[in-house]
Amino acid sequence: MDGSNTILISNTWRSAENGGVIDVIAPAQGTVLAQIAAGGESDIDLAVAAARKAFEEGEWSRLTAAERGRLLTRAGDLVQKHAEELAELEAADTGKPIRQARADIAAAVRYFEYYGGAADKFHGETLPFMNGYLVATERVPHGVTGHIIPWNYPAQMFPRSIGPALATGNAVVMKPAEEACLTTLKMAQLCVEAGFPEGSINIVTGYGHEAGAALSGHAGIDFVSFIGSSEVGVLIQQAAARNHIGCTLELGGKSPQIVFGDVDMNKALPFLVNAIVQHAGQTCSAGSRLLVERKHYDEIVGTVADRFSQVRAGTPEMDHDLGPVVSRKQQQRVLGFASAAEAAGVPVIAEGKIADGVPDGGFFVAPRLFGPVPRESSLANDEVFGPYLSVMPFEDEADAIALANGTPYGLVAGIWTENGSRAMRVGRKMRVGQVFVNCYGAGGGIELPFGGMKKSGHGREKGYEALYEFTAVRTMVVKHD
Ligand code: TXE
Repeated sequence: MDGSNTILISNTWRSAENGGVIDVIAPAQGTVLAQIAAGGESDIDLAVAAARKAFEEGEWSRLTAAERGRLLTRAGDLVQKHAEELAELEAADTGKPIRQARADIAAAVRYFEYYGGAADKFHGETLPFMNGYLVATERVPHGVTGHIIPWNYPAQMFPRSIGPALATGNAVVMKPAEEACLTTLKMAQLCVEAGFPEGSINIVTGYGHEAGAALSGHAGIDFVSFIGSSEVGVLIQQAAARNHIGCTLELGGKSPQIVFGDVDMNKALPFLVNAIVQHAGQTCSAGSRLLVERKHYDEIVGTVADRFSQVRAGTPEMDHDLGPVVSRKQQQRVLGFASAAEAAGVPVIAEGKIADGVPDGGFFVAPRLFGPVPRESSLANDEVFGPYLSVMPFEDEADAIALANGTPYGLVAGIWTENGSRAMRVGRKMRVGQVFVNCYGAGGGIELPFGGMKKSGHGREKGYEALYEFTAVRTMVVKHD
């Protein structure tokens, strides 16, 4: 892939209008893996116009829901057929262990299947009204939807973001992340091969402040779906407000794992560690705070520390527990949290290792367990997006709830206890979009609604719920008497 062929408009791959390119760096080596086009305002103009045409009058506008669903299903079959090639590309581009990349491709296939199957099963209702009337609601597509996704899960994010939009009949324009988007581009090509008509799926690669800002602020889009940082989320919502359109924002998190003294540590341990180790902590739903009942603090934290010190970071091919972080910038950002914690005297309880033999230029960060972390500190409240787990003791149930809800974020919470009533009580107090009891999953699964409260954003992705976001209700009132 080079910068001449990463913008997709009306089913044709092209370069940026201004000829600009961006180097895509392999995180495990720190070397150039590919180049993508640095698209800008004029490329976004063309993409939005192509999508508009497809939505208003193109072949796409004439397809039935079942036909749209069939295209998504067919695209999923092609992704499955190219699964290993895609997994290798995802691993090289994001740096994650090949096993995790394979799981990501399997999830991508499921998104295509799920929204392919849902397309002709999503419908409005009839409503009781005055005598002599028939009233029905229709769920109609917004029109042209803009999609901006990050670099941590490009293979999953592509079908997760556009799947429900396409299933419901929108035409889409996507701006993937400049740091990692190679599988997104490959999957878009598979969508073309599956038969998606001209203009139904358009992709513009480029920088966020150029292509991303041009897309989110474009007067020709009808809705915008954003996954990324809380800071940029504010800009997206402001741009959407100026155009009087809606948006969904899936932003960061500082998700707590609340561990009560009666936890079954045999069950909990792999989840507690994986929740922060998975993709080097670069997961919006990373379980980055470990809240432990004080009476059992030493014993529980000791068990986690033992496991944590065995964690290994390596290249995708080494297939250890985690890979590098995505970029030099991200590495410096994460290490900055460690330096600040050290300066503030926060103890390091345990540290994982970077495997021997990793390339010198790779962006590796040794996983760390910090604690006890002061409640007011940055490490306790800010999203690190790296493999750092902050441990904090709590006194009782009420304290656990206050501590868990005590950050600006509200994405996911995990609760570990063998007391079912307590799990329900605490779970229902969580100001988050997903609660896991005696388990923990990064975002759950493709079927489960996912999204945040507070600084973690609003709107829901995944599952059936996402279909509602990409449609508006039109009420038809017919008087027949
Ligand atoms: O995010 P950005 P970055 C968090 C995480 C991470 C931090 C910074 O804490 O450390 O954000 O990461 C596009 N208008 N998350 O800088 O900038 C950008 O090109 C329109 C959590 O990578 O938000 C990319 O496609 N678009 C998060 C996407 O936004 C803009 C995942 C995300 O990039 C833009 C990623 C602009 N002005 C980071 N500026 C999660 N929820 O999982 C950038 N973009």
